[in-house]
Amino acid sequence: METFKRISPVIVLILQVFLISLLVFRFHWGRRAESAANAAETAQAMELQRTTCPATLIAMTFDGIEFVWIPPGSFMMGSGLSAEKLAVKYGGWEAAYEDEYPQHSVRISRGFWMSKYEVTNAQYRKYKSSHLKEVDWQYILNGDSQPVVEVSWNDATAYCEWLSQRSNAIYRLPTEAEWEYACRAGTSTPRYWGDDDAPMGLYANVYDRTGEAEFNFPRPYAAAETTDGYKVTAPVGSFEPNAWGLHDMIGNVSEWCGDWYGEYSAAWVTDPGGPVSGIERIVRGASWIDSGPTQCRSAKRERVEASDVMPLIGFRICRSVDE
Ligand SMILES: [Ca+2]
Ligand SMILES: [Ca+2]
Repeated sequence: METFKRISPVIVLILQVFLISLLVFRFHWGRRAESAANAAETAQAMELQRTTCPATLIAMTFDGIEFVWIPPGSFMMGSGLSAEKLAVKYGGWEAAYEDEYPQHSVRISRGFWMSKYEVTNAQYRKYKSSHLKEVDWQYILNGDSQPVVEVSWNDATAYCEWLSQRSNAIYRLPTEAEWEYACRAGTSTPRYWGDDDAPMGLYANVYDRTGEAEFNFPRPYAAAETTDGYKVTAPVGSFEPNAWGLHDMIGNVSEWCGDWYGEYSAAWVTDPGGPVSGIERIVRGASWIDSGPTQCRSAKRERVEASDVMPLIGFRICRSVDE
């Protein structure tokens, strides 16, 4: 008993030291974990700022065409789902989705300027004054502020060459990878506003209830469940932009890209420019006549012969930075 009385204060002391050490240890590592979490959040915020700010803050104008800066970066190009799952998710035919995968990593190594809007009829008429001046269509597509249509890929590239000759810069069509990178603007969702169809009427002029009331295309060509007010093209910039300040990347008119059409591979690539030859050119973004749920997505691809002209295809342009 005496021995126990002598030892017990020692045991109590050891226990106290152990408990205090435990508290200090937990406090210390808790702070470190919290600090690490804060650092990760800060890094994430900085990364977000780095990828979203330049395009929204830096802009320039040439000959009345507004451009926003698209920063270099990486993204996942294409759809993450198989054609089978895409058809289940969005409807339509499986074959229509087959060229959207495999999804693969793409690095855009250099920033570039991209026109904030689709090129308009008025802008194109500075190059070709007679364009769509005398047409007698049932629907008005030739308004000054509407996007230019009835232009082939050859016409679009000729316009870029004409613009380049009038300046000391290079104007060109975007590559398909640049187009999807700019369209996504840091998002990985099917559309740059998210996964839902509901906000489509806010962001994109597509085949919606307004178009359906006029054209009534047969099912399963689904109209978006919105009423955007436009049967055909809208004046550019009538809808909300994506996070990098670009309007109408989805909808209004589909847009020519510079590339030949080709299938994707799973390999990581830097600055892809498509196949070296081909039959059809890439068209992106869907249009006023395209099914909202099925076609109006950032990953959706179309292919059209370079000489074809259509009332649903126009383009936007890029300006390369100096070497
Ligand atoms: Ca519409
Ligand atoms: Ca468009």
